[in-house]
Amino acid sequence: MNKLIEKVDKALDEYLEIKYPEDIFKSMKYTVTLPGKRLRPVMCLEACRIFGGNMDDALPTACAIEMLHAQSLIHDDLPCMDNDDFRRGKPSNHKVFGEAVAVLAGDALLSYAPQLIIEKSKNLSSETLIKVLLEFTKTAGAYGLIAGQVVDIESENKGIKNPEVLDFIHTHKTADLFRLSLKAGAIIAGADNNALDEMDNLAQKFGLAFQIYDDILDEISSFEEMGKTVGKDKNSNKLTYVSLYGLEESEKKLNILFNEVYDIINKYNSDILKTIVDNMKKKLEKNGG
Ligand code: GRG
Repeated sequence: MNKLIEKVDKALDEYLEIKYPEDIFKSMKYTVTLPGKRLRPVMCLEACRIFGGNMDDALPTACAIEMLHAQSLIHDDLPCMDNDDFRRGKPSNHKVFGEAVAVLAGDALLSYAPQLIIEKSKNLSSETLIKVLLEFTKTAGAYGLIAGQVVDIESENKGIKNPEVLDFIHTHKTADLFRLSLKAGAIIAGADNNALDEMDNLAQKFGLAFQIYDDILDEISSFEEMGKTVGKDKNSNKLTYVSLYGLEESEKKLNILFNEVYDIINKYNSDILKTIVDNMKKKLEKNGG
């Protein structure tokens, strides 16, 4: 796991050169290279390995996915969205570079990510590249992350407490990026449609589990542990699993999902994916969950 994270970190550092105008490149690089867990790029590389591909062929795509994730974090932290002053244990992008540059850095990451996939994926056929880019663009736009974010904001403003709406938010804000990571890795390895469907299913369950886990930690964890402000969901009347079902019920649902995720992962003998879930369970236990 650590080797994969190092590989991703090294590539991210190389891909994000500081050029003129420096402010925008520095702002792009700032959030991307802060110490996140790198779950999504690692999932992408591991899915590629599982289906017999060469991980190095998936490295540009894995890094592009981390850039898309960082973009969503930068924009999510803006005062017009979640208004958060901290991310990954440090001041949020707009707190360091100002709102205008933070908006532009997010936009720049969003367009640099597919550019990187096209320019650096030397061994991929045009057909594979198109498949990967289709998954990427679906995830980044109004069919993916943006849909999740818009419904999240709407439900908070209108005080909506509806399980189907919550499911929609989790699917698009969180599971879609996991879906992109696993499916893109599998596509690069040349996996067949059955395998892609299984990655889709794994991402949906894993994404839902991850968001419930994140919501529980927001309630029971600390700033030091999370690297961002905690307790905000409750204070802002946000629609979350915990606000809808309470802590105990959320933990029960999470354990069911964890077991379903383990069942799928076990089929592929993936120590890396298993470690990601094990680490989540350990963190919950450490925080009294
Ligand atoms: C894609 C154009 C475009 C816009 C984005 C702002 C927005 C629309 C979406 C918000 C998505 C968001 C912030 C979802 C939260 C998902 C989540 C639980 C993030 C935390 O993930 P971790 O814990 O973070 O993996 P690290 O820092 O470890 O990478």
